[in-house]
Amino acid sequence: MEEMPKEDLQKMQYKLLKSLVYRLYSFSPFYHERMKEEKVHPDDIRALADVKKLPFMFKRDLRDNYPDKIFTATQDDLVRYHVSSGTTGKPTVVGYTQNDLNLWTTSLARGLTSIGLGRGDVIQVSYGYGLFTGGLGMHYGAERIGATVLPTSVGNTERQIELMQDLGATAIACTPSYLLHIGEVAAKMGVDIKKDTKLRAGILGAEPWTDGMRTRIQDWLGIKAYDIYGTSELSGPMYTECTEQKGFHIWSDIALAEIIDPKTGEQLEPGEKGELTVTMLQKEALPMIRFRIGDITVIDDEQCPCGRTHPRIQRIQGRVDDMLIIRGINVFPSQVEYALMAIPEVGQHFQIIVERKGALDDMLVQVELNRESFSDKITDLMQTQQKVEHRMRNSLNVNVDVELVEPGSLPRFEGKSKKVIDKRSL
Ligand code: DLL
Repeated sequence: MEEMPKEDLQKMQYKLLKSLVYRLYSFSPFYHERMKEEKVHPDDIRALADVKKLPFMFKRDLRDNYPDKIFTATQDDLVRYHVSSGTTGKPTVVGYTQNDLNLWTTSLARGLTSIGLGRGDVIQVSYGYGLFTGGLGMHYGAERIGATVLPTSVGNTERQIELMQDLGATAIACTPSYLLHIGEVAAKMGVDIKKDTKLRAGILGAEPWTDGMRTRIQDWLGIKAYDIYGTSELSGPMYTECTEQKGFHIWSDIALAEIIDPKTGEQLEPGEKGELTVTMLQKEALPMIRFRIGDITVIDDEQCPCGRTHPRIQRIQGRVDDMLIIRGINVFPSQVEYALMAIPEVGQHFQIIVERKGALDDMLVQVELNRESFSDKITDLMQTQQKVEHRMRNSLNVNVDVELVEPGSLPRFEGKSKKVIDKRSL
């Protein structure tokens, strides 16, 4: 499958697309309506290029249909849920059938094999286990290739390092910033990852990072660092780089990738930069047609020296929206606003400041109180502070520092307001 000639892959994609569109048009009220609105019928899909005729989907479609109104499988057939941040108060729920999980696992198994991992390897999974897709997704992929999984999840870093040594982890899957943190903690413990562990690969993603960062990690820790990409709406972590380390292979039998001009919605050519848009060709519970992910990148359709014929996607270069990623967790400023506006003591203005302290992201939300609630009594202020912190943590799923400030003290803007000050330099 991985080395199938491109033309055959495209024929396969066309067949899968056609049957997907027929299935959704016939059985799903949501897709049926969408296609009718756009005046497109499944019969109009006569070649792979006709994918352009199909309507786009956005994260807001999931929000508007919360929690499961656009699922195309009934709950009886679902074997798992994952949940990720939505753009406002409601999160995004993703459901999976057994076949969906198999497909996801297959995709990762191919990727892990392509970087030379397999039986005999110990893969430490330090992505969060739970509602986030990182932990469980990697877990199943790593088991599928016959590796031994060490499911440490995130946190408890000293213990992670001890286990890495004692059980001989050869690869670690986590965010690049968490790996940097592990490196720093190890150094404090007197452990030199290069000499004192068997670690040889990092499978790093869930947040943006750069080739400069890759070089530093590789030199410092003595490992090969590979990018891994995915989003919960499309399953979770799905696509990794191969040993060439030049972008991740996106498996054509699983996903049809396009690059779109985010302003005009026009499809762009391979090599042109735009918004990654993906159709999941075989998913059952939540197929997603032309899903506008919001990540900016380039498709590289040249033959990869590794022999795999599936196109590669270059490193993610930015976002079309204002989504922030804090310690691997997506945070939208609109979500912060939504949570704050439900607290009566809070005024209209807030500001988000993101910094990288050591290797980890820190997010501070400065919140103006309204005049009536701004009190000199320290106990009142502390209570409000706790309330705001609690609300933030509950709705964002990350720890946030909150600073209450005097009404009128945050900057005001005449044009677009600048709610986020991101001081991280990657
Ligand atoms: O972050 C899934 C994942 C888990 C990927 C573990 C890789 C490893 P979400 O929480 O839905 O899913 O966030 C998806 O994170 O649209 C990108 O903006 C960003 N992202 C994920 N991987 C990368 C990466 C998981 N390698 C969103 N480089 C995506 C840059 C990434 N951004």
